Amino acid sequence: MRTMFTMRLAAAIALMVAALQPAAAEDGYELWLRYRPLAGEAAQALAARVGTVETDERTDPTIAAAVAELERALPSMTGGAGSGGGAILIGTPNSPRIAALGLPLARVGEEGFVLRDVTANGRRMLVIAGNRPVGALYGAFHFLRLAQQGALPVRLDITERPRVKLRLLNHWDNLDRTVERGYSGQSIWDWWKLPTATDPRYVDYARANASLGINGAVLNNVNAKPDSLTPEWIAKAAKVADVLRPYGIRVYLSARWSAPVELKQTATADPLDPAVAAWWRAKADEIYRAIPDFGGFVVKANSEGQPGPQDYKRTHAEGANMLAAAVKPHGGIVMWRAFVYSEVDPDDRAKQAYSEFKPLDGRFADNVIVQVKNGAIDFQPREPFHPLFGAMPKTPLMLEVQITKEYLGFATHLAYLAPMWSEVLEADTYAKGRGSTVAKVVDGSLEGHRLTGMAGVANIGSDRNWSGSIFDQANWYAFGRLAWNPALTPQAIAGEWARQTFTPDPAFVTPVTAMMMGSRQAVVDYMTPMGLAHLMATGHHYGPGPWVGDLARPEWNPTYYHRADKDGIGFDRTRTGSNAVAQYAAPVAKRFADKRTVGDDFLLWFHHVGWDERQPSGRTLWEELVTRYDRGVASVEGMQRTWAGLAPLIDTERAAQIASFLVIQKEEAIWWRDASLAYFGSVSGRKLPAGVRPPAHDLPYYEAIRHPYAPGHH
Ligand code: GCV
Repeated sequence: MRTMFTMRLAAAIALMVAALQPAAAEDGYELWLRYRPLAGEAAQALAARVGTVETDERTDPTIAAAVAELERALPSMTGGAGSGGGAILIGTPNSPRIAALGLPLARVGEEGFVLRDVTANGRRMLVIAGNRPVGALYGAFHFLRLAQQGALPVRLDITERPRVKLRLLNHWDNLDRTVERGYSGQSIWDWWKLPTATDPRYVDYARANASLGINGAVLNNVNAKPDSLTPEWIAKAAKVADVLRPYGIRVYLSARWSAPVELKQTATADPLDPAVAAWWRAKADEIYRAIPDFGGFVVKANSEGQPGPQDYKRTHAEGANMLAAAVKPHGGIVMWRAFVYSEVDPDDRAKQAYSEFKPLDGRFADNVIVQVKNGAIDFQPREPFHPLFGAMPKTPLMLEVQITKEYLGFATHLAYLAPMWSEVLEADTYAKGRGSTVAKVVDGSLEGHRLTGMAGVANIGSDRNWSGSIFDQANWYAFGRLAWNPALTPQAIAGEWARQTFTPDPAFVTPVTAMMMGSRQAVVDYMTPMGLAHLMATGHHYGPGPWVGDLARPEWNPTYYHRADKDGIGFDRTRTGSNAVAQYAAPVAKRFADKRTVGDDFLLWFHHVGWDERQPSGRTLWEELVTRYDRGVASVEGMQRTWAGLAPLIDTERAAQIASFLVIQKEEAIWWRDASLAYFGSVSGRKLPAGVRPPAHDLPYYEAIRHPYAPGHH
């Protein structure tokens, strides 16, 4: 079937509709898919190129979604100036017109695309093609990404394919619609009304994800309930899967290890018990009947109180393989998390995942991928790369990052996380000599693994702006772009996002990008400078709590991590301490083990350093820490100044919300700085250097602060 779409008429209708909208339409709901009219040359370039959107495959739901997106976007962006002279042809080689073009589709795999200006039968056309419909959909979104930025080249000739196979969001969403570590309202999944009623947001969620190439969603919290595997809940998940499917997004579920026991269907959850394996096989069959393209399970086992195979003296591999066998006939996979640490293991928490998982290398079934957090503790503002990367060559490892900002100021602090993720992706594990980056482990190229993946803990909720703040949308965006291509630079991604989300005006984009690029370091400076970690208040992790040392499990206490005493501060992870450095390849271990080469980003992560030890700056460690805390606060003040200059260039609604959140961030940066200096000053007995502003209150004041209703803690 061929769609002939008259751009002028559609544009006129779009403008009429727009005129009826209230002025305050910029509440962030449209994310980076705003498709506002382009200005000047960019508008002319687009108008000259597009006229009709044509396809021979409109009956395919994914192609139909791509066509709908183009038809939504183009009239709006050209402001009705489409000449009608050009045409877009979209589809796969199933279309004879596309098959005849001799496009380099062999290069783009199952999900990639070709975008090319061609002349066929005397007509100029832009062709958007993939081997499968989803590739064409991604190509359409890529074209729109360039167009929205005013960045279309004179002649388009682009081929792209994703470097990572599984590009997933992990929703930590509970069945009661609360969200663990979620700061943007309730769960997007309105479980109570499903499966009968769905929400139009699900489609917009799918569009946004498809625009980035995100191809999977784990719908429920890794701290899972057995109920999510009952027929009632499978039906709800199936309905969501139906909505997401046209956008190339597969649904996955978190599985609770002990579900068959808790649902009273088996006597044990021992993975080697045939009745248990049979239950999971039948359960998988049942799920696949409802969701034929179900992706598989993610499992948090024997971690933070969750049940697992070790309860039956079986290994993680034995557990993972039993589940993997259940989904294997259907092409499913198991993502087994390596986020483990035990209250009865006295060893350094940072070492425990490696100690448990490395010996299991080569013991996992071929449809299991082990999911490893970026660092060995827990999504801190800065951690060195996880030592498991490069250490399990026979096992596919996927990278898990946290998009939601549990440890970086929730939704109100502006912290652009792509620099953090790229720092890890670019880190050199030296597993096979220089150049063995984490990115090469994750994309499979280091060891030739074909099952590869990146998972991001979603920051999406029921808030109108999806992510709790406008700038947190950038983290969703950046995760998707990096999962597609881990080599993209954070700077380039920030620029793309800002142009589409706000305006392509360089007077806005250049400073806002610089502001974003410095924002994560600002948080590091005012929360956990120089390699400190896990100093957040108890439970909800909101605000400072470096003095906390009385919690039941030793490694839940900030004092466990900073080890400050009257002589110094920092966790000795060298040979004289926990020797965690030995878990890294020799060149990395050597660099981390030496105070002179470790670098100040990780100094206190790996070393206990005397308060008066001179740093390369010439300052003592104590003075250096004070400098960092002050620098963090100053950076936030700098962001406020930048924003005051930029706000007039965008809509008032979003500008005002961002400004108000920066006020919160500044107050809290000062709170972090003052509380930390009050505490570390009291432990060290060191005075603040002359001219440094003393904390506004004494230590007991900060220690007494409580936040029983902080969001996201369940
Ligand atoms: C889902 C951290 C968080 C927990 C989370 C856990 C995990 O510990 O604080 O809320 O639980 O990570 O990743 O499993």
